[in-house]
Amino acid sequence: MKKFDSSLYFITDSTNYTQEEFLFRVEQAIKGGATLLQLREKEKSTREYIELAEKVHAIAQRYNVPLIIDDRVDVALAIDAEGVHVGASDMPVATARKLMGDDKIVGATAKTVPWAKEACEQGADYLGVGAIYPTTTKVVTVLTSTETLDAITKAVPIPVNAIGGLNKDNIDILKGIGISGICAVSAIMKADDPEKAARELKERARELGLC
Ligand code: TZP
Ligand code: MG
Repeated sequence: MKKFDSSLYFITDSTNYTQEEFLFRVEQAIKGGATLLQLREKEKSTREYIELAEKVHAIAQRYNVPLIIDDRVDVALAIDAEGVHVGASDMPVATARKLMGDDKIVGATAKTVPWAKEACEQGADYLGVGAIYPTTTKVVTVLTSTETLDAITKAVPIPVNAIGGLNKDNIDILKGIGISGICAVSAIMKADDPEKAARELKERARELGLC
């Protein structure tokens, strides 16, 4: 089974950035301590997605940070990324697992205990659970209570990451819940200094015993 560290899972959003600025921010976030990286593109053509993924992968590989591709198994396979993340409207986890093979990371979104158990049974390596807080990132989601998050961590044996509106000033509510890490988009992506933002978020998560 592949090993990965999801303590600070940085999910990208290239909206409103030039490619140069975007890639710079991704690298800064990794320098700040992101342990896992997800390329999340909703508007790009397949070709554009692959081209950007190759560039992001080259950066991630320099730091030994696994790259997960959001939604698209074909893109993940095309660039030999370390994994893929699938949500409710994407390919089923079992299908993604079959196509990706056992050596790659398959992550899944889950918002309920039954959904979490099913994703786990189908071969997911980790779960992203949320949104814990309202988010400004473009996503179709509903809020997930910390009680549900807690129940999910107790129901499945795989790592569970919290996601949604999380930043260094509001993750206290996760204290005591058995998550493996924090997922963040805006708190890092849109920060004036993504490296500092990543470092501070990770430090705060550590202080709270969240990773
Ligand atoms: N899934 C649930 S909330 C979310 C996703 C992809 C977006 C999280 O973004 P942010 O900016 O960290 O709130
Ligand atoms: Mg998706």
